Amino acid sequence: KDIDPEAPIRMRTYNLAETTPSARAKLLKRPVLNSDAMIAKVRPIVDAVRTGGDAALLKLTAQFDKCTVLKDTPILRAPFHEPTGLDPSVQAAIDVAYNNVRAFHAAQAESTPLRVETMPGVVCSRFARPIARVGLYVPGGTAILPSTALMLGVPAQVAGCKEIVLATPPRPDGSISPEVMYVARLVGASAILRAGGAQAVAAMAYGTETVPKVDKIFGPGNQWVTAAKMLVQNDTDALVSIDMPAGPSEVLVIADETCDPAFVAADLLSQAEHGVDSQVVLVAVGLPDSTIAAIEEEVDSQARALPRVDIMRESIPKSIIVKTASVAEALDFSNDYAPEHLILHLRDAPGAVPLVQNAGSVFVGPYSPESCGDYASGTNHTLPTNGYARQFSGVNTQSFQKHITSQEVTADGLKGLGPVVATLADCEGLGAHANAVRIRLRSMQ
Ligand code: HSO
Ligand code: ZN
Repeated sequence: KDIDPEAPIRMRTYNLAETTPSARAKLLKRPVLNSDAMIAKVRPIVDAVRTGGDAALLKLTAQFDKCTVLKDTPILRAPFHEPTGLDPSVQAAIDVAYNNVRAFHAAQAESTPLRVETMPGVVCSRFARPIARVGLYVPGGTAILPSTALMLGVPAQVAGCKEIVLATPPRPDGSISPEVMYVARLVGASAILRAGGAQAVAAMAYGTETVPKVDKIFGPGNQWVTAAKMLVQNDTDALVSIDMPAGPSEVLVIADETCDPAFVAADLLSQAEHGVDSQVVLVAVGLPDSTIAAIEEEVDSQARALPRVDIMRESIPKSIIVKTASVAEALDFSNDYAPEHLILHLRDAPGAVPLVQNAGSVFVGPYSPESCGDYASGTNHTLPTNGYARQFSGVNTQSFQKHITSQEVTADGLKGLGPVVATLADCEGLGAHANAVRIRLRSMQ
């Protein structure tokens, strides 16, 4: 595509007051992901690994990742070698991030069972257990993403998962980045799968001669990875679940006249640099045109000075500014959009939080950039996109656990509860159910 480097890097502006309901609905839309077409493309890859095991996996790794040096198995088992060439300042930063993410996620782990006596002698309880085997997909390629390894590995660790397989595409020499290796050791991963894409997902879903089969697969990834996750979760042979449907990353920023235009622009760009399909929305609350112009000016000038400007030249023109009259109206729009990230640049940002109904994670006030949550404040950065914040939570410690319920009924308890159960069983015509109660009640007479 021809992109004029001289052309201003600009968003498109809409005034909500002048927007028809159908135009508003369009503003809330994300680009359509053609998942059927992607699933058709990944199916042969998934099938190849399911039937061909390690040999097929290694062949695909040679083909897609240009890595031909792995022999026999792409699996590394713990204990892993000490990473070499890790920058000490990066190591120290990972340590701080690890501690914060761990503190926040350890607090989410449920240690005491829930216990309710619903009737005298009828005790119901619920307790959490770790999902035994989990697969964490950490994207590779040109970018190294130790932060994703951290965001998936820490909750797996604090939840107590036994087998933690960290999958990441290898470099052509078969190695993985020292940063990801360092995090794998910190979070206590049990295996590293040196494979990427749909083939890595398939290997973890079905298992191979050497790759452990897992119970749940987590993590972001490109369209191939996402389609493969959707495919395997629908295969009852795989018996595997996934964290959530994933789409391009998004941010929605709400700003009023107290905002710092440079901060707002910086937040928009930090999302826009993720990819050409990143979704960036600014909701302006009663902002004078001069402030909007100042933000646009900052977007353009900051973008030009940033290393990934070429990505922003594509993502920013697809992004929108929506003018609204009040904080309530802005939050209404935001709740309908259900953004992955919501940043509040408002006079009373904490006061707006109770109005948030749909969002993956909220960044409150001028000194809470999304970057903090992306890396190190403690919250998770694996969040619902594409409007799924309406019904999905971001990855958290409970994503790595399941809940088991139990009941313990005493003889006296059954005297009270039994007749209720028998009546309902009779009503459904299920005599054996009623009998299982009555046989006991009779024995107590
Ligand atoms: N904003 C991304 C996460 C990330 N940012 C990783 C930097 N590294 C999706 O939530
Ligand atoms: Zn980010």
